[in-house]
Amino acid sequence: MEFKPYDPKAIEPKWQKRWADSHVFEAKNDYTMPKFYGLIEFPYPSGQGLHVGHPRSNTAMDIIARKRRMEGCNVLFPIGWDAFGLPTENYAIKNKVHPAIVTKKNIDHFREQLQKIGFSFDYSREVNTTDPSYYRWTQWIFLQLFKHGLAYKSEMPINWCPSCKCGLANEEVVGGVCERCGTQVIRKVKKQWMLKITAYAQKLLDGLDTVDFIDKVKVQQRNWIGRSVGAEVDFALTVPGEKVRVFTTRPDTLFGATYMVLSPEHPLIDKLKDQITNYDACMAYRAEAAKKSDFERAELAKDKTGLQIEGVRAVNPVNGKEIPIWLSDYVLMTYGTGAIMAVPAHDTRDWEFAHKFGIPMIEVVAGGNIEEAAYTDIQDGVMVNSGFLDGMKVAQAKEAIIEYLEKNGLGEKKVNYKLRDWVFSRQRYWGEPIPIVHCDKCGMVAVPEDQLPVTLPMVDNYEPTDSGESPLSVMHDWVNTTCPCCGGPAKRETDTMPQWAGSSWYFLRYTDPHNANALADMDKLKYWMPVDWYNGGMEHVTRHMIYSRFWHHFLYDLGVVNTPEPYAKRSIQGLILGPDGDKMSKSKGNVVDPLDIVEEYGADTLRTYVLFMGDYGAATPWSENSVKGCKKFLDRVAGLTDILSEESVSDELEMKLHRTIKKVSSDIENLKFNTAIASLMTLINEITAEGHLSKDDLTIFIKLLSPFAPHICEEIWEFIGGEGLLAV
Ligand code: ANZ
Ligand code: ZN
Repeated sequence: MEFKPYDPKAIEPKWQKRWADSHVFEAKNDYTMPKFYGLIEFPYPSGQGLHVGHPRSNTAMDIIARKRRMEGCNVLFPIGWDAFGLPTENYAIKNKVHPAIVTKKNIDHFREQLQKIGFSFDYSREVNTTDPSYYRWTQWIFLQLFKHGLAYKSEMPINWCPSCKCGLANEEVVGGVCERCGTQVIRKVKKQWMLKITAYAQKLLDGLDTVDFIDKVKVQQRNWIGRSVGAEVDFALTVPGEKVRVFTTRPDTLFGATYMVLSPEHPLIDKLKDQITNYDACMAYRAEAAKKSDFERAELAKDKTGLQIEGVRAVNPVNGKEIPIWLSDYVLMTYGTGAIMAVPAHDTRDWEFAHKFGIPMIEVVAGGNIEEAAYTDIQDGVMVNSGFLDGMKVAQAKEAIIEYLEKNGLGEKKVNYKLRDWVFSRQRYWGEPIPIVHCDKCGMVAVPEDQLPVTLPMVDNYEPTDSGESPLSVMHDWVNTTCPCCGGPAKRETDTMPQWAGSSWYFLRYTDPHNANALADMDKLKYWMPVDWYNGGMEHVTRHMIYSRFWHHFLYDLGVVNTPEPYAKRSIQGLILGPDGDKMSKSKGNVVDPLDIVEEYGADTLRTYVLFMGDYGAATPWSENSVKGCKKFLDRVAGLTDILSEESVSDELEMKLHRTIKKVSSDIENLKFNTAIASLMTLINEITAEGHLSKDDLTIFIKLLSPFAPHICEEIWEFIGGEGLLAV
């Protein structure tokens, strides 16, 4: 019998069907087996279908999942759909179809595409964030947060996208513009649902010491949480009985504070309206500042603006000196106390500001040249002009001044975090309804848990309203309800949750996707959790990864899950760039469609190529030539069947074969897929040169290759009379 010519189009659908029919990739309910839970970021089923990033991240985890199965593990490698969100809603509005219909169509398309690439997902556990039986539990988690005071409504300045007519979290504002549509984001005061993620700042930091995340992920999360240790200090004002509190990381420089800066939104300005003699100018400055996002104010504002408050001055608590108070938008109301003591000799921003406005400087740490620049060193400098601190090093002076402030009731040590509470409401239709009812008598009332889910009404019109209210607000039949508390007339909350909600716990649902009584059964969670290995992109480190860790810590505190951290290990794949080395984008016309590659060369070639193309963690340009090279390699693998003989390879080659087993195995564990494939390529050259190999040799070879190119390997396995499937 002869091996048919290698034709991916013929063999790939055949094996995909056999895998599906035999349910080989479904996780088993045998809790005595060692388990492995491998996770990829579940896709957003966009109308465009898969892009090349999906195969790169999915194939890597697919290889690990297939390897673990061969090693005897009970593997959970699930897939699902992160399906709420703006692009679907916008498409639905434009084309006048319901988002639920668009979503279903997109999911079917995505599933079909994924199946064509031969991923070993357990499709029996699919979750879909827009399914009421799923979002029932998203709403349930929200209610627990609400009941524990971690979900609250607050009038607050938020990032507002005038084009999406929607509030955005800080994480969704990139370079001052809306991440989705690129419109300049403005600040707007609105009542928003907030989640108190800040209450978990320290736990989120400490948890990082207990997990195996690639370093750059830990660093980025630590910076995002931004712990900073300093002091709060009270400055009296020249208005009797009034004072202002500042937050500083450098209380040691207190003697060098030559002015104070308030954020333009600081409430003190309103309070001292009668004492401030240029109040109107202050209000005008505030109005200007409101047009800028925090990002612009903090990061971009190179040329500082400011306005001195007239009629009121502050008093430095350590030396009784009066100093002027300024307004400037580089001080944010959303950090610390919204007020700072400015030390131009030792802080670069203050130095620039003082320079521009001719404010004096006092050197309090000797060692630099403050004529030229702020001296910010904290290692070598020695305190001067600072009374009882003189002669100390910075670290020592810090402790001494904090002790002094605390003793004299002027302030205290304080830890701050950059992390902000999470703006959790969206004024859009296609999201989870927030399960709260507003009653005139009872206030905000949680929808009783046995009434969940609060489902989205099926309506024809869900366009955003011009008032900035959610489209749900005009659906009166849905909005008007009865109060669960007093039975009187009440109104439903009309804001919906952000897309980050459904993805904050989806990995829990995979362990028990059809459970109607709990988000997941504790015994199943105990077996499967934590996720052993989560692979994904760098773009999710400060949003999805922090949000989901926060929810998980909270659920752990509630006793609903069994570990504080959801993910034991996190790795990252590099971006695939266009053939020109630029980021792939439609406008540049350099986008490669992975399904075109499957069509032309086969899924095994695509899979092999996206891992062979370069260092897995690095951005790598697409190369059609190298795709062809991978196809040729697989042609040669198929050709091994032509040189099968009774005779094994030489002893020397036998040793190489065994060395390759070790190398491929350890390379996979270290995500060095490119060198694993390269060593298989070298091996095949040597086998071909020798001219023959035995069935046992070939078996070893295809077992090694099968996680990368599973279809061709199954075909060969069948050809040589292997029993059952190679995939287990
Ligand atoms: C005086 C001082 C002297 C400062 C010095 C620094 C250097 P972190 O926490 O590391 O970001 N600051 C405080 N609140 C602020 C706000 N709401 N908006 C803008 N800036 C603010 O840095 C905290 C430092 O940033 C604080 O310490 C304060 O300036 C400023 F030689 O106080 B410092
Ligand atoms: Zn009521």
